[in-house]
Amino acid sequence: MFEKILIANRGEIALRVIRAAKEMGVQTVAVHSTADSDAMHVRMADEAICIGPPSSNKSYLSIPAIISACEVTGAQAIHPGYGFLSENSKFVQIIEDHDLKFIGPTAQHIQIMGDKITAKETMRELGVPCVPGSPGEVDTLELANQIAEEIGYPIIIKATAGGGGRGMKVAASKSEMSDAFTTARSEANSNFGNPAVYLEKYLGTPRHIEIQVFGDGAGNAVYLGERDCSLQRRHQKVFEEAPGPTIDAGIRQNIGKVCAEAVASINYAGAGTIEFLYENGEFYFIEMNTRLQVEHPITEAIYGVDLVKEQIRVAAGLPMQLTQEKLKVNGHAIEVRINAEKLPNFSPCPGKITQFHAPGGLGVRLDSAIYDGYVIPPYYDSLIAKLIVHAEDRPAALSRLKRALGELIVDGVDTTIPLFNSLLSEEDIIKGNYNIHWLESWLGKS
Ligand code: MV4
Repeated sequence: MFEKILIANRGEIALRVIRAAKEMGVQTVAVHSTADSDAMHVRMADEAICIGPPSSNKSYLSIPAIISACEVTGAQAIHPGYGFLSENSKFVQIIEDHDLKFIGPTAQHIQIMGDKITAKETMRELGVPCVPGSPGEVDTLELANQIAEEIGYPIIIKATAGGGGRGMKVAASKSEMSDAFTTARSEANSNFGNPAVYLEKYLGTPRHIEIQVFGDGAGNAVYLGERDCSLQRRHQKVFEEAPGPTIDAGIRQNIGKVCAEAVASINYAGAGTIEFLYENGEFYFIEMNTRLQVEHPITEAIYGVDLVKEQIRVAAGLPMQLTQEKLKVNGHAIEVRINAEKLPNFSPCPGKITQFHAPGGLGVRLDSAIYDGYVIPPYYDSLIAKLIVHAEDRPAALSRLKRALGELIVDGVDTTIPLFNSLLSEEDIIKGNYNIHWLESWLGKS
C-alpha cells in the first residue's frame, strides 16, 4: 500500500478521498490555490501545499505544480477526483514518467474514451449496444447526407472531441442537414481544435442510464448496477437515483454483464461509467467516463462498498476486493446536488455561509466541504454539497430525502435546495416517470 497520496482536487471530492485514505492508514497531501487557503480539504489533509493563484489553469490544472508538490512531499500516487485533470491522458503519462502512480485507468484507456469515435468503435467491437450511426468520422456533407438517408431522420451530429453535451447539433430533416453539419464541424474545430464529427440517429425521449463498472487492470471486472441521471439542466445533473426506476434485476444483469466483460477484456483499471441512452427497453451506448463520478455515493449506498478505497487498492497493485457474486443491490438511494446558485436562472451565488447545519439520522449522507463562516470563492464550480439518502425502497428514499432537506440549513447564499422541495411534490418524480427532457420542460413551465 502507498504510504502517502496527493489529492489533485478541492471541495467535497477532496474530502471524500482524504477520508478513504485515512481509514486505510495512508497519509494525505492536499494541494490548493491561494483562494482556498481556508478550505476544508487543506485542514483535513495531513499536509497541504499551495500550488498557485485562484485561476484553475494556474493551480488545479497546473501539471508542473502538482508534480512538484508530489516531489516535495514524497507522495507516491495522485488521486484526481472528478473534473480538473481526472481525464487528462497527458497528465497520466507525465505521472508515469515521474515514477508516480495515477489512481485511475491508464493514459491509453483515457485517450480511447476521450475521443468519442474511438470510444464508440471500441465498445461496439466489444459487443456493447450502440446508437445506430456513422461507422466513424463524417468529413463531407455528401457522406453526411448519404448516411442520414440510411439511418433516417432526425439525426444528431456530435463532435468526436466533445462529450458531456458539448458540440452537438440536431437535424430534423434533410433540409436542416447542410446547416447543421457545417456548423457542427466549424464549432468542433474552434472549440476543441478538432473538426471531426460523427452522426447518430437522434433518440427523442430516452432516459440517461449509466452503468458503474470497476476493473482490476488484469482482466477482471465487475458491474455495480445502474444510476438514472435523466434529471439534468444544460447537461448538468441535478438529481440522480439508483436503481433506475425502470430497470429490473434481469435488465440490470444483462447490460451489466456486457459492460463488465467489455472493460475486463481491455484490462481496464479502476472505476468507470458506461453511459447509455435507454428508450423502449433498449440500451444505446453514448460515452464512457474514465473517472470516479460525482454521483458515485448512490452506488456505494445500494451496494455497500467504498469505491474510493477500491480505487486506491487497485492503483497500489493489490487485488480487487469486489466480486460479482457478493455484489447485491440493497434498497434505493437518491442524490441531490446542492449548488450555490440563485433560482430560477441557476446563476452562481458565491459568498459567505453564515449558518450551516447538516442533516443526519439513518440513511443520510452529506458530502460537503462547507462550514459555518466559509466563504465560497467565485472561481470554481458551484457544487457545495451532495445530499445522499438510502432507504429500503424508492418511496422510503423519497420520504427520507424530504425529511433530510427539512433539516438542512445553508444560509448566506442562495442554493438549489428549494428546487428539490418542489420536485418532491411532483407526481412524475414520485412515480419515477421522467426522461432527459423532463426537468428543462418543467423548469420552463414554472
Ligand atoms: C444523444 C441524444 C439523443 N440521441 N444522442 C447529451 C450529452 C451527451 N452525453 C449525449 N447527449 C445526448 N445524446 C442521440 N443519438 C440526446 C442527448 C441529450 C442528453 C443526454 C443525456 C442527458 C441529458 C441530455 C439532454 C439533452 C440531449
